[in-house]
Amino acid sequence: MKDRIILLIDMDYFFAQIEERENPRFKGNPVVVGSDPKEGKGRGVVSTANYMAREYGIHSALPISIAWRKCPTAIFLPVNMELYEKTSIRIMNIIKKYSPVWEIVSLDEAYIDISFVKSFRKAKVLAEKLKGEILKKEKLTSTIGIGTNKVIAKMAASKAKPNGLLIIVPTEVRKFLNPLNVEKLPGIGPKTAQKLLIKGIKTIGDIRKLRKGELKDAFGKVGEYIYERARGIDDSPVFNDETIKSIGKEYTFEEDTRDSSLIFRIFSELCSNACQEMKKEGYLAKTITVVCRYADFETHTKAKSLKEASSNAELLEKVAKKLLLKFLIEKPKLIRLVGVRISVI
Ligand code: TTP
Ligand code: MG
Repeated sequence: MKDRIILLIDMDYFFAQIEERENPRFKGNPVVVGSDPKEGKGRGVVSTANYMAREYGIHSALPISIAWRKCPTAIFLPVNMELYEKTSIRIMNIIKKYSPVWEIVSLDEAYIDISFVKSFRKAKVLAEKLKGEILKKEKLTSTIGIGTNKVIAKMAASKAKPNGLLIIVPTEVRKFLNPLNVEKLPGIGPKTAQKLLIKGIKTIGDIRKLRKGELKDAFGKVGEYIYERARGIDDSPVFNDETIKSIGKEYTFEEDTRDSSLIFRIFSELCSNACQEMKKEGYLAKTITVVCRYADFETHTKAKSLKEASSNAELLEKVAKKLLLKFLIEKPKLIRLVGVRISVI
């Protein structure tokens, strides 16, 4: 298989960073987001802490009472999930613009397959642009890891945190993995790590010294998995339901244009073609996304989710046209391409 280029982006101390953004006076102080510490009597856990609070040993999932004991002067904040979710949706919409093949892992983490850039040098440019766009639009820092598969991308990001960018090219995989402790390998939990440790296996490099059969005997199927991961092998695809279950149509104009009657005529055709295909497959539309590329190749998308999934072509076209109209109003630039994508269920 030809080498892929996979990017993992993970926002830094996500919930706490959003709180800092909303309240700049929190910056420079330890911040802990989680349940109410009730002066050390609280029974919940820490959702996350900023890096300053982490210096006190406070981290996600730590009982909030212990966090309180470790640093009673920290700023303790409740979880404002609505705010984090709204921020997450906007960030994911930015990320999705950078590749049609994406996989959202959690509120603050996503993979994208950017094999189409064809070189790690170009991948770096793309990653810097993505980090920059999120920083500019959301005032939040993120960390990106890049490698030939999801496992390497994920491990690169962990190493580069916070506000980092680390690319592991194929020739550097062994050098990167070997010195890391076994529990850094995704999929190795504390129990497996403990078993390995008892056998004197501390690093990924130590795992590599074992034969596949030895690992299989000790850990069964998981042993095979460990054998491959320790060599940086991982074929799992970047995958999301929408990647396969969406119908997209786009059109590049012969000449860049602002002729709205032409743009809307073409766009209507795209919408009706997409709807026909959707109906033929027996799908219902969930989200409509409109893509607009300007003459200078600047590309934007706007999306709207329907309250209820629908196959009503008129309704879908109306929603799509409203989104397109926003592009026409927003920027007086010539348009090169328009497109519509219907995410279906
Ligand atoms: P993470 O990305 O694991 O952590 P983080 O973004 O806070 O910090 P890092 O810089 O190391 O990436 O998780 C994202 C958010 O998910 C986190 O801000 C809060 C929430 N979360 C919990 O609520 N409980 C948990 O146990 C974890 C791990 C995360
Ligand atoms: Mg994070």
